[in-house]
Amino acid sequence: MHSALTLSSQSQYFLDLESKYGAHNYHPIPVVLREGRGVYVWDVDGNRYYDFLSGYSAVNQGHCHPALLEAFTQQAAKLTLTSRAFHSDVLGEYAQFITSFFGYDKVLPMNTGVEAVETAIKLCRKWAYEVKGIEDGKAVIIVCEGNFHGRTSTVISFSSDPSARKHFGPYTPGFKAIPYNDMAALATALQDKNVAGFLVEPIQGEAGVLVPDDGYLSGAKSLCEKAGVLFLADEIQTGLARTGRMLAVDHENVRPDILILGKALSGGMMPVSAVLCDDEIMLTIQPGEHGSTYGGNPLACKVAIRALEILKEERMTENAEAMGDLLRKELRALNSPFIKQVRGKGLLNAIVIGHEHKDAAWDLCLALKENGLLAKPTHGDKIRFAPPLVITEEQILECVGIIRKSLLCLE
Ligand code: IF1
Repeated sequence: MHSALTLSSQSQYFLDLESKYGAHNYHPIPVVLREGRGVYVWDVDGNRYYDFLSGYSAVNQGHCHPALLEAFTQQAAKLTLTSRAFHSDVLGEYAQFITSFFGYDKVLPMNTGVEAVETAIKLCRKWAYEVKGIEDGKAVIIVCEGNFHGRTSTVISFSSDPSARKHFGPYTPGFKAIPYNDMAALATALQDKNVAGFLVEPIQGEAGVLVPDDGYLSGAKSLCEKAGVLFLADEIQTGLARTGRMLAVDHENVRPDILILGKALSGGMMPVSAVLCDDEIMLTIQPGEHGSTYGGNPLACKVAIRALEILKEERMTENAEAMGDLLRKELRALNSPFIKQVRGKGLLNAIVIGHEHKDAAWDLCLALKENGLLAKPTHGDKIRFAPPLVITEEQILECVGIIRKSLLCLE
């Protein structure tokens, strides 16, 4: 089934360098990209592709958005990093902007998504001991099976994916996994008086875009409220207009106690993440108890303000909703015998491939690439379709045509 793949010498040159001198911690689709703009990326041979992964939802605003580039270059020419040993003239205005944007008292700025998840875990534990009064060292955070929250040693400690955990132990204690989208399991787990928080993805991305039942998030939040347990929403992938609302929890009007953001918070310019919560939780961390060299740096703050403004200025939430509905409708209308399921919300979607060959999803992605669309399977048989939120109706229809044509490779 593996389609013969002939790469240009240019592309092969770059693949060989990566293989010889770089860690083998990924297995990328064999394409070497040189340029990006909006929904498009170009490879080293000048071939153009639709990007249906969007840097794993970090490029919601589109590749190299001109307004982001301007904000980046203007600040980069002035002051990029002060460290938090000193103040800057940007962090305060950013903190005011983002807390007003999402409606929280305070923000703790970090860099990568997993650093924000780790920060949220530390805030939740600190709050448990110093506000809720749980016995020191006994706090438990409930997580969901099938979760993906990043790759640090603590975060993979509560992963249910063997490949994320194997031989990375010993693991950090204090986490309890329950089935995703299972209200009864959450109610049972919340009976443990040492539970401090419930950490959940509003839609499970890596698990293959698993959308929970309507009412799951609001029901979970109210169970947590009754139990005096914090609701931690990991919106690193689902947030920032991706699912057709500014936050995925907005579909159910849920206000997380701790909101975790990353990825598109910088529109793909650089790693920027953030944790937002109210004073009762945030002020449990005192000066010198947590931080990061680049956390809240002036360059990241300027880019993040602009990245958030653009989402509203260009009505990307509304576009994600409309284009997502169109994409799922058109994919279902293909009536392909190889597409077992089409699922998603807004422009966070996935198809589940049904085929006798286990490599079918991979082979389909190679065919998609040959036809000008880049996507990558997750967990074998699922292919995520998550283009930048600036995609138009005409482009969606062209991409469905590419998918239709590429599916022929599975016959
Ligand atoms: C990889 C996908 C995976 C995330 C959620 C935290 C993080 C992520 C919900 C950590 C990161 C990335 C990581 C990347 C693949 C991609 C991903 F779902 F987005 F496709 F793995 F699940 N919470 N997701 O999705 O953020 O530290 O990476 O900035 O590691 O392979 P990070």
